[in-house]
Amino acid sequence: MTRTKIALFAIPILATIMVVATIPPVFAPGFEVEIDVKPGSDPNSVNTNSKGVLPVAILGSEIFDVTQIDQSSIFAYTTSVDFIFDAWVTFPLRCSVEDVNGDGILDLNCKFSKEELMIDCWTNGIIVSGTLVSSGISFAGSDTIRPVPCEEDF
Ligand SMILES: [Ca+2]
Ligand SMILES: [Ca+2]
Repeated sequence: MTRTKIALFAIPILATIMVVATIPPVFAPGFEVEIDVKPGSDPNSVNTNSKGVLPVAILGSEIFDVTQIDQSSIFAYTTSVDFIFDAWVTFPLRCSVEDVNGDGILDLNCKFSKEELMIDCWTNGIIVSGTLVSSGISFAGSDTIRPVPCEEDF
């Protein structure tokens, strides 16, 4: 079933959830962290026609040391305005520890395949989750995605 057919099927409930859908949902368990799609860029415009990588930084803080993240545990999935989630997750191609926002605290900058994330005109956000090496505690963060070029109001 194509995305178009799914969207048509979802139209009766779309009006109800459109308002809710503008809030980035966090459905993954664990504590919440801040992530930044395309660090240094806002809004997070993503060209749906081009392949390549999408950088997503997991931002460190005074209470969150990104070097404690088990990099093999990191995964992401995209969310859609029609609330139909892709059933599979995407693992990063690679991650590097760096300070992406210049606040003096290390962040973990991960590159995901845009193709694997299946970003289309219905995509409105991304959730990144993982666990910490020492404790096994999971974390998750969400950020918005603005797919382009797409109709503004569907
Ligand atoms: Ca950004
Ligand atoms: Ca930083």
